[in-house]
Amino acid sequence: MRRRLWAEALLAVAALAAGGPVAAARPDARALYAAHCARCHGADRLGGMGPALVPGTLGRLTPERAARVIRDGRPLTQMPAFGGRLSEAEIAALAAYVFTPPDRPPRWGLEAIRASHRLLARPGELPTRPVHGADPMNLFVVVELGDHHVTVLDGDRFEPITRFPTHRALHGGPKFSPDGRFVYFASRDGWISKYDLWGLRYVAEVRAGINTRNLAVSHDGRYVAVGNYLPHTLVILSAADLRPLRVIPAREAPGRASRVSAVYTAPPRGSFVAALKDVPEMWEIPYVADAPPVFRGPMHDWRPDSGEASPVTEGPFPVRRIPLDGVLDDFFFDPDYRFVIGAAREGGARVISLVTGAEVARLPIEGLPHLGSGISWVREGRRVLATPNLRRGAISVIDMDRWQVIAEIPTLGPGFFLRSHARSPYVWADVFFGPHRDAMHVIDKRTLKIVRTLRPAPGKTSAHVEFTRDGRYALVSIWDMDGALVIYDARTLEEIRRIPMRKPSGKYNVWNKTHYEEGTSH
Ligand code: DHE
Repeated sequence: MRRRLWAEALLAVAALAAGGPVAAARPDARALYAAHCARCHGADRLGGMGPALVPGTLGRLTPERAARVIRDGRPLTQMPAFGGRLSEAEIAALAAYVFTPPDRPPRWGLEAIRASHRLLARPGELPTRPVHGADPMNLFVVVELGDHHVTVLDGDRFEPITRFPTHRALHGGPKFSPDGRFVYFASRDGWISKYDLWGLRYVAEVRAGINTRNLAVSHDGRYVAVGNYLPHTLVILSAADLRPLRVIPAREAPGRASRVSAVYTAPPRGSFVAALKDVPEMWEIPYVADAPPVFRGPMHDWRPDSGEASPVTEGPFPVRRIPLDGVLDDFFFDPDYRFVIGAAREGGARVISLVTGAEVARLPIEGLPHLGSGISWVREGRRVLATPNLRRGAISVIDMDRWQVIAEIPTLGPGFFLRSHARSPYVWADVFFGPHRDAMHVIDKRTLKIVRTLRPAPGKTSAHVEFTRDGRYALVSIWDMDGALVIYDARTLEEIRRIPMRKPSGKYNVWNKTHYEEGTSH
């Protein structure tokens, strides 16, 4: 709403700057867009070389910031500065225009997805062994958000092996094929890419949505699932070459459409689990049809009204609908994938049994727990879950047998990510927001006390940690254009190396990710 008011205000400014009166003097934003923007952002505003420019894809952009980008350009991107070429009124009109809905609602169905699909290497062109000498299971894939690149790092020598461009704004963790050879990326504007870590080259890409959340790879390596905000769809691709197989409209049983918040793989269940943003349902989509009975066990608990008769569930990849009391978002799963813990819109967290679909507990956690970044470990014989909080300087620790909050660890501010490793005695917790965003807490997993607060680059955000395969070293990102990856000895907490990078966000160790290492994101 505020953004619409801003857009309207900008239009009024545009008209006034053009000398008013408002209606007569307003610059023709549509014509300006066609002349100056369509070539990169698409005539339909759904993106091209540049991002899509329709409401629902603009993230945290405000009309005011959009005007600034049009005027000054964006450093390190193809976006030029139009300040010298367009008047202030024209810039304001264009900035407002991108916040107006397009004439026809944007569509991105199977045909459009199919048309975007590109094979970039054929199987025969890929090498039969890695072209580099590093341990292929101890590589790190480092996303550098600053200039939209990925660096592949040798996890033994801490030396970059290669660095390559990506689609803009990769988000969510890249996901790996079960053997760790291939990595899949999702960009916020819908591009899914498959990259070969042996051959060090792209294999295929496809645009699965206009505004995409994340992707999941099935544990058998056959399918990729993509969750979209725009359009409201869940897309299933073949993991081999990213060919689209099925587009599932995200709609609750009575028919209301919903954004898909995220999609996850539940390996022991042979299914994808999807979180829906706008309706009180959670979805499970089995992808293993002929699984042995023991594997399929939990599926027998499907409710009779599981939704198989509903139009969205026909064909392969049927949808099991799990009705909820309210919208749940941002999921954490127990190691056996029997339970999902989700953040409730009205506050706190809910525990849902994936087996029965029933709610088994409510966790009174103030603020906004960031469960997607939660990790678990065994403490004094009981499994505990720790979650950072996006609104509060505290980490909540939950007993997963009793589903009770057993501790709140005060931190220097709200945090985003938590990480550990089975062989590490510590949890690493960033302070992503506020004056202490350069701090990194190291917490003892047994005593739940902060044992050290590191400040790897004073004044710059330090966040997101990943361990080497053996847990000996911890890699920390400095989220700055003039940033770095800082490598610590995970026991002594001494810095051992610093590798300059451009706003590195997440980094992912092939072994830890493919082996669902305790302490890393799944
Ligand atoms: Fe993320 C993972 C949602 C903002 C960086 N983020 C995820 C996942 C979800 C999610 C559901 C897990 C998906 C997966 O890995 O497959 N993120 C959201 C949001 O809803 C939120 C708060 C708002 C939004 O704009 O989408 C959000 N996220 C951000 C950021 O602003 C971050 C810090 C910078 C960015 O890239 O935009 C950010 N999110 C990340 C990273 C991961 C992630 C680095 C992967 C973490 C991992 O270790 O796996």
